[in-house]
Amino acid sequence: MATIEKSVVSEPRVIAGFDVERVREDFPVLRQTVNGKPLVYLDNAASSQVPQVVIDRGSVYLEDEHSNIHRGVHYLSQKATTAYEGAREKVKRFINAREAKECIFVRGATEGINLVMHGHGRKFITSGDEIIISAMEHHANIVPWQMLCEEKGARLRVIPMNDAGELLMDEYDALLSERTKFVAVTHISNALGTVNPIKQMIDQAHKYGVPVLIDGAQSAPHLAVDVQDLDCDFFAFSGHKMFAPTGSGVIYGKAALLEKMNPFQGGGDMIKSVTFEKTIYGDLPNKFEAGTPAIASQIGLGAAIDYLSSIDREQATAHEQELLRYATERITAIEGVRVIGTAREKTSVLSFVIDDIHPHDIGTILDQEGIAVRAGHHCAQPVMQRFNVPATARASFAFYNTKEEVDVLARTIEKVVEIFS
Ligand code: 7TS
Repeated sequence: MATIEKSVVSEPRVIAGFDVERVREDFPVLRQTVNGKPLVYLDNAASSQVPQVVIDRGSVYLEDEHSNIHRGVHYLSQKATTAYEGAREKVKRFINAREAKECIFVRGATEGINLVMHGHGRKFITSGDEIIISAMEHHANIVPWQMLCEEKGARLRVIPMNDAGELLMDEYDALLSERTKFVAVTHISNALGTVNPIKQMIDQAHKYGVPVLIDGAQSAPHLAVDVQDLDCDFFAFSGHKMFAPTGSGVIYGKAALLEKMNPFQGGGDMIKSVTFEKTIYGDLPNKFEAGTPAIASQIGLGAAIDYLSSIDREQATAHEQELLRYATERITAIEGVRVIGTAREKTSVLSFVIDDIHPHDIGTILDQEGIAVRAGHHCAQPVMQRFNVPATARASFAFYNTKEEVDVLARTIEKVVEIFS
């Protein structure tokens, strides 16, 4: 990887076709060994790794541009502001928003969902109203709505799922009514890998005039997202799951809705004027970005988007799908293994349990072999309850993973089974 000159931000090279070994070279963290074994990083649904160009972009900001944004007439502040607002333009193109001001920078999907709960929910939802979520939500898309229901006397309704981990669309249809005032649903389940038919779900909700928030934390890294085509009202995602630093993320909202919402936090940079009698809030997007934001991280998110546009995403997704297919085949062939989440439409998440071996033991033995997976409830306890398991082990793939790594995973799972038999 070429070193970077000060102030010169390298453009990612355009990679023709998809060569996984070539792509791996872009991710320095993948070169290390863990417990004497090459790192096999299969915890991408928690946080993906960061390519060199994104690391370099962060260094350039810190070495050359570090300054506060929007408030300085001086050179560095203007440079930082240009870079930060440039990242917003990249986000706009990445999700095909109509306008950059519809893309609000937040710390991640959690903060984005909370922003909508506070800004929209607390203003527009009242006693007797209903909010629909699904049975496969991450806690980030359950708890805020529960808090709102408690405060307002509203009711949380939950779309159930079948044993494969697919939402029951008839039940969704039956839940929608004049009482429904909001729908919040995940695009892809982090615990099961299910891809939900969100376009259809958004359509159904709109027939009742109900706004829809899509939790895109797991989809933005894997699928092309077009918020105009989806016609979603809000779309939340986190940078650290899509090859950018932690502390970066976006809540997209349709301008007309964002304009009507209350601000989430009050403070500097989100106002037009302040007197002790009254504050006039700023325009979008500033109204929702109080205080100094994670400037370096959001600029890094812009660089990650550039990186993603330099690879053939269709082929990268096809590679991930092939990894999932192969891993599912290898792992289900092992005695005692049960895959949790067998939806027809899935992305690269493979959750599994092995007889009565606790997933934490599986995770610990895999770690000894240099394999990183997540073991636990994945912040989706209702999913665990639905499948009657305390936890699962979860391998989650990114486009830089390989079939050889799946082989290492499968062999080590066989070892786990041997140890406990
Ligand atoms: N929504 C989904 C679907 C998620 O998978 C996650 C994080 C979040 C929201 C919250 O994202 P954050 O960036 O604000 O924390 N999921 C996971 C996971 O699967 N393992 O660790 C975090």
